[in-house]
Amino acid sequence: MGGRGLRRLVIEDYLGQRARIYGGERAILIEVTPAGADAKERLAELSALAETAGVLPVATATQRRDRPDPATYIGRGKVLEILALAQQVNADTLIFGVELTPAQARNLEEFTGLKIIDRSQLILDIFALHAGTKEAALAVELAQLRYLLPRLRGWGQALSDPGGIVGTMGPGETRLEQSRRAIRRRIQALERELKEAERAREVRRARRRRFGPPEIALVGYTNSGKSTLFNALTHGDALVADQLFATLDTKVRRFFLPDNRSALLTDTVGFIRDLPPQLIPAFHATLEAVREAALIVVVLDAASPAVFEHLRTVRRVLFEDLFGPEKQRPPIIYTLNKLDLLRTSEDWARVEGLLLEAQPGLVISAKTGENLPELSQLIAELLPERSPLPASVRYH
Ligand SMILES: Nc1nc2c(ncn2[C@@H]2O[C@H](COP(=O)(O)OP(=O)(O)OP(=O)(O)O)[C@@H](O)[C@H]2O)c(=O)[nH]1
Ligand SMILES: [Mg+2]
Repeated sequence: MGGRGLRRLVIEDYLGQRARIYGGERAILIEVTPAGADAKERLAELSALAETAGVLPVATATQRRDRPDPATYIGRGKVLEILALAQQVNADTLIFGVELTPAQARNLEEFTGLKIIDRSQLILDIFALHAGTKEAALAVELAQLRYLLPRLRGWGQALSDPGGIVGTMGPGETRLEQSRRAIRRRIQALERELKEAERAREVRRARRRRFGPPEIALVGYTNSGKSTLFNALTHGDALVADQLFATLDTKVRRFFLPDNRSALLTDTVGFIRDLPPQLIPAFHATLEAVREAALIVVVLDAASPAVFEHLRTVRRVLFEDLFGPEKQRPPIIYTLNKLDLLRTSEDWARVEGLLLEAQPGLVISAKTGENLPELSQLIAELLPERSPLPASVRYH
């Protein structure tokens, strides 16, 4: 993975060892779903996230409720039930598939004596683990500090020696105030550094846009097969792993079309439902690449029963966050990936349903290469001719 050396252990500097995943924890996964949501699918995703972070899921629990209990999120009876289960399966950690308020996390920890991790914390930990470049590491540190700031209150006892980023204490300042001040200062410094990196990227991109071949962005839910497809099309060596958020940096490579034109293909960071808002800066490079692309290839895991929810998430980002209704968007191709895994009639019914919604759509296997020549052909048909104009006027 290569990211561990860059990782700064920010969270536990402040909140103590109980506040993050180290790997090897035995965890009960808890999903709380409003009416209409599919608890099974959500548990499957939570389990994949937990395993990516190195946790051993030993049991699961679900509760259906529309409004969280303000003190403990799940009801008291459920807390007792889970505590008994934890003793039975010898669990030391509870992982919640929702975001807990700082007070809920603290109450649950005090009441159960177990390590309490929520979904945002879990995703933050995976990002910290996978950040492989300086810029990704900075974005993750920024996300951790933003997540941390409101949680400092009430966890005061953990503020013994916060990792050496605290300067000298001003007169009459409590340790808590001093830590908050130091964190805010560090946040500002990180924001400045990331802006700087963004500017440098923008200069490079402007040059490419003027003189280089058109850009194609691969976009999709995490683990859908973007990096596999990227490698298959460019003979590249992007990291492929059965993990969530294996890719945390965008990667660009040249790719030749059947009509002998060349294009630049970008592999991007995967999306996920309800991304912790603190993590959005980690997506800037991805979002910029997508916004500037001359063509977008959406990669969907057609073998996953949750693929319709994935498609909704991807479309929300593309159509609501990136391209408002007024902004012209580049052509989009939907690839229904993992064709080699489709077996049952249920699988094929899902593919048919997807093809009704996602057009132009093509069923492919990035792994076996099936239908990739057809994909290249379709890309060549839909990719606009050279685009020497600035992005703002490019699609008119
Ligand atoms: N069977 C099968 N597996 C595939 C296919 N494409 C990708 N995979 C597997 O799916 C997993 C995820 O693939 P990646 O290419 O890392 O997915 P990604 O979209 O880049 O994921 P992130 O970078 O984590 O967002 C890996 O285990 C791949 O081997 C396919 O066509 N068939
Ligand atoms: Mg990837």
